[in-house]
Amino acid sequence: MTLLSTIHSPQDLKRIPEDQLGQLCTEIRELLIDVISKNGGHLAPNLGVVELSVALHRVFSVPRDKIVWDVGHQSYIHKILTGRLDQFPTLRQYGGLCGFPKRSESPCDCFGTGHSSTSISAALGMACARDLAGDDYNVIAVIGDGALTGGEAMEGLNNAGDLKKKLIVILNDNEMSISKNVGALSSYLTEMRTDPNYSRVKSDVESFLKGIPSIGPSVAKTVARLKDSFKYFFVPGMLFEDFGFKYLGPVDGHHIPVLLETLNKAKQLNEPVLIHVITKKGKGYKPAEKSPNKYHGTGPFNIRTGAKLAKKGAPPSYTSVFSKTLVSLGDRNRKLVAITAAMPEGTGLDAFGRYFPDRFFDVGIAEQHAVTMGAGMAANGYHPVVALYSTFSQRAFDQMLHDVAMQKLPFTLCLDRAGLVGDDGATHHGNYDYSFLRMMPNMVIMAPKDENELRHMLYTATEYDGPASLRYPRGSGLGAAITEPLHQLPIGKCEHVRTGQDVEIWAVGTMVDTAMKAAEILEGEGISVSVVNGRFIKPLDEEALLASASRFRLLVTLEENALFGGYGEGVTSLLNRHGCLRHCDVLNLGIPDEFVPHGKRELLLRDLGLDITGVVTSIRKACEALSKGNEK
Ligand SMILES: Cc1ncc(C[n+]2csc(CCOP(=O)(O)OP(=O)(O)O)c2C)c(N)n1
Repeated sequence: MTLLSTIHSPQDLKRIPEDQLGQLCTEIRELLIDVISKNGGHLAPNLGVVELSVALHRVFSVPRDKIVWDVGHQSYIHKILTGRLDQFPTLRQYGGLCGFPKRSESPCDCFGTGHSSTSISAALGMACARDLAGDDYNVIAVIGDGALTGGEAMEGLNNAGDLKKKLIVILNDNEMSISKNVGALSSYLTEMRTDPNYSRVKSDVESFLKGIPSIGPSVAKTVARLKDSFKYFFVPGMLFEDFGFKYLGPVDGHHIPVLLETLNKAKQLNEPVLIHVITKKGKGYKPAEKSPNKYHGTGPFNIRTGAKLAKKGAPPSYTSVFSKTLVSLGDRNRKLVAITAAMPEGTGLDAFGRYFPDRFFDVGIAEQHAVTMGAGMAANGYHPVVALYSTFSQRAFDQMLHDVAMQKLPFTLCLDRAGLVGDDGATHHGNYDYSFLRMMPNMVIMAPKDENELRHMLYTATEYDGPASLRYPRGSGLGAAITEPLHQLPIGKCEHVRTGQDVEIWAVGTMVDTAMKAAEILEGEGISVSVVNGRFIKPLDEEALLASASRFRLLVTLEENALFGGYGEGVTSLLNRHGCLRHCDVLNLGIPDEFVPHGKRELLLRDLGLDITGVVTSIRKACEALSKGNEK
C-alpha cells in the first residue's frame, strides 16, 4: 500500500509521520506524471509545488482555512490531497475533474481561478469577510512570480498592505512564467534568490539595528536614517516590507521541514505576511526540469522519452500560419511592432522576436498594459500587432475601447484560441470576443474560415488605418493551401461559398466549414442550402444581407461565440432595422447563455448542438416549422 492511497482527506495527511512526507512527495510526482502523460495538463507547474502543497495542507486545514491558487494551474496536488485522489485519472476529461480550482467541484476549492493575478485580491476579500463576521480562519494566496507581473496582483498587494489584515501571500518563485519571466520585478527577485548571504544578513542587520539604544532625538533620527539606507542594501524583501507585508524568506520550496517551520511562523503572525518560496519548475522529471516551458501545459507524452504524442501529418496550426505570415509582413513593413503578454510561444510571436528583436515586446502577464502600450506606439507612427488568447483579452476591454477604438488608432488585435478550447474549460474558452468588440465604435472584426484566409486578414488588418481584430481557433488548420500571394480583403464584404435555393447559412470563422458540411447533408435530404462566409463580424455586409433576406424565407447565422452580443444578434438587428423580419425568419445558432465546461471540443460542440449533426437538425426543424406555417 502506498502512503498516498491512505489519503482521502486533508486530515489523513496530518497523520503521516513527518519523516515520511518525502516519500509521499515522490508518490505524488509519479501520479502527476502518469496522469498528465495520458490526459495532458500543467505538468511543470505542479511538479514544482509538490512539497509546498503538502506543507500547506499539513499546517492549514481546508475547507475552514482558505487557499487561493493563482491561475490555479498548479492546484492538482491540492485536488489529490483534498479527497479527489480517486477521480484524479479523470483530470481535464469530459465530465471529470477540472484542471483548475472550481467551487462547484469541492468545498476545498474556495475560489475559482484560471486567469492570472487574482489571488491576492480574492484572498484579501476573504480576510475582510472573515473579520467582518468575527471569525478567525487563515487565508492564503499562492501566487507565482509570473502572475505577480499582472497589474491586479499589484493592486491587491497595495491594498492589503494598507488594510493590515491577517493574510499570507506565498510567492512561488521559479523564475518562469510560461517562458522565462520578464520585467524589473523579476530581476529584483533574481537578486534576492541568487545572493546566499541574504537570509543571514537580514537577521544580522535586524538584530544590529535593534541593539542600538535610542538615546536622544538626534541619535534616533540618525538611526532611523541609517536603518533605511541599511535596509535597502541588505534586507531582502524590502519592497514587500514597504508594501506593508512582513517578509519571510527566501526559503527552499523543496525542503519540507523549512516550509513547515516558516508556514507555522506565518500562521502565528497577525498581519499581512509574504513568504518567498524558491522552487524548481518541473522538479523530479528530467525533461520538464530541462524545458519547463515545453511542459508548462502539455498534451499527452511518452514518459520514458518525454516526446509529445502529436497527431502525425496534421495540417499546420493557425498559430504557426499566423506566426510565419507576421514575420513576412514584418520584413516588408518596418513600422510593424509585435507585443505579447507573456505568451511568445503560445501566440507564435516568438518567431517575430527572433527576426526583429527591436520591434518585439514581451510585457509579462499584462494584457491591459500590452494594449495601451501598443496604442502609444500607434499614436506615434507604428502599427502594433498585439496577439493575445481570446480569453485573456477580456482583461483589456477598456484599453481596447478607451485607448484604441475611441482614438481610431491603427492597431491589429490577434485573438488566438478563440471559441471552445476544450480541456482547459470554462475559464479558457474564447467565447466572448465578438460580443465585447462588436459594441466598440470604429472596430473592424474578422474571423477567417481557414488558415489561408487568416493570412489575408492579417495583411488586411495591418494595412488598415484603424483598429481591427481577427480571431482564430486553437489547433490545426483545415489543410488549406497557403501559397496564394497575400492580398487585402475588401472591408465589410462577405464571400458566397455555396449556392442553394431554400435556406442560406451566414457563418463566420470555424463555423464556415461546419456550414458547408451541414449543407451537403441537408442537400441529400432535399433541402437546398446556400452558404455565405460572413468574413466580417463588423462591419456587416449590409447590401448582401438585405439581398439575401429578400431571396430567402430563412437565414441561419452560425458562430462559435456567445449568442448574446454575437454575430447573429448583429445580423438580426440589422435585418430588423430594415423591416426584413416581416418576410424572412432568422435562426441564430451559437453558444447559449451558459458557461461551457471542459472536455474535448467535439463533445462540447455536440452538447451545444453546434457540431454538423446539431446544425443539420436545427436547420431541418426550422425548415419543417416554416413549411408547416406555409400550409396553414
Ligand atoms: C490573464 C492571464 N494571462 C495569461 C495567462 C496564461 N498563463 C497561465 S500560467 C502563466 C504563467 C504563470 O507563471 P507563474 O505565475 O510564475 O506560475 P508558474 O507556472 O511558473 O508556476 C500564464 C502566462 C493566464 N492564465 N491569465
